[in-house]
Amino acid sequence: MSKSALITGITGQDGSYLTEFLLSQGYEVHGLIRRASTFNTSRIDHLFVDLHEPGARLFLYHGDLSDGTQVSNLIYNIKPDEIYHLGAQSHVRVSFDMPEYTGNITALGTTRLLEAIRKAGMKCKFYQASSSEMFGNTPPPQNEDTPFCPRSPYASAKVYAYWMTINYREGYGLFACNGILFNHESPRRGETFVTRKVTRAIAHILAGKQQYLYLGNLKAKRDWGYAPEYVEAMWLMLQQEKSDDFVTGTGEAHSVKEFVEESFAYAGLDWEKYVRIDPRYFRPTETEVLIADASKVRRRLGWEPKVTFKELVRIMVDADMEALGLEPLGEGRAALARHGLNMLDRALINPTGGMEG
Ligand code: NAP
Ligand code: G4F
Repeated sequence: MSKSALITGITGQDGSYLTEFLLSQGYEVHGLIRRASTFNTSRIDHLFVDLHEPGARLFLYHGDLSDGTQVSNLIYNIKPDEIYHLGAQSHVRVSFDMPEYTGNITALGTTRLLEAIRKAGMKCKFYQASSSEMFGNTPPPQNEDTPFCPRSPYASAKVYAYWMTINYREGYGLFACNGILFNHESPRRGETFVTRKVTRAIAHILAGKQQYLYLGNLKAKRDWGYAPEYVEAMWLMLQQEKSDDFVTGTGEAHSVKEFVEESFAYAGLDWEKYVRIDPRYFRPTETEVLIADASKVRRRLGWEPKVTFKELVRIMVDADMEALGLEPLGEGRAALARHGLNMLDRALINPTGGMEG
């Protein structure tokens, strides 16, 4: 019998890579999608097989994390072996504009799922997408024992969800894991997160469609990894005998400025001619430095990232160039081939639309 998984946030960056990975492992995959007046499944469209075809293993359902009844019905009807809870209002800057909504979705959404599992009396394993943002200003390196010091409504909501996951593990014996993941990026990263905003702008500048790139705080440092590798860590966490919490990251940090310099230099551009600072993108409170101490996940799950910072930059710049019909510089593709990873997924990324963020 093949295993089944339910993914919330299946249309997001991680949800799409996780779906690919689980299908490749023979899983039947069920995903929660939001009803929208425009198509919002571009990251998973390439995986969809008509339900009338034999062998269809991906099933999508409308729902929303604010709707506990629907979430509960889905879990009861599907009875998945594993639930990967990735759905969230995941943008830190936006969480300052929408603190109440962020709490409802990012914090209470987790409680709704945990309650649904508990009430159904099911044995399914649960993954909570916890975040390095929860560490806030606690000095690096950060590991599973580092105290949290959340610096945004988003981070505060994730801390609540983290503790609810542990509470249901300890109180009701649920197999429930927190993956405390540090930033991970890819060509499918949302267009308003800083890495993608930069690489997408470079392609637009090269294509003559954009003159300047407006950014906020260039000093913040992040531990940036390559997203497809991180979804495998999520899966590994749920394959263990006992549930536990794991920090996942590369152990190396770079400033936003370094990301900008590296990306523009790769494209042969002088970043100082194009980048301007707009205080609109500053946050009321900032998380300054995040660096993972990922020794536990390495030791216990054997997980180790392969893609380096420079390779990540090249993969993302190349992909955004391809998306605009420009000839990619090629080092991104070479890096993926070197690591035996998939080629760039140019069809899946949105070259034009989207607000700045
Ligand atoms: P993402 O691309 O922003 O995807 C978020 C997903 O959540 C999307 O599928 C989105 O649906 C869905 N969603 C948002 N609000 C919803 C609602 N009210 N009801 C149902 N679904 C809703 O995020 P990601 O980068 O893949 O990250 C996945 C998870 O890991 C998130 O929980 C994020 O907070 C967490 N995380 C991410 C990172 C990272 O570096 N990427 C690091 C640590 C933790 P739409 O497509 O309809 O918007
Ligand atoms: O790309 P970011 O928006 O990601 P951030 O805030 O680190 O959050 C991401 O990673 C978390 C894990 O630590 C996830 F939990 C979360 O869901 C999300 O995926 O910003 C990175 C840094 C920040 O310091 C920000 O102030 O870049 C700085 N930055 C500078 N200019 C900017 C900009 N960020 C954005 N989004 N846009 C700018 O123009």
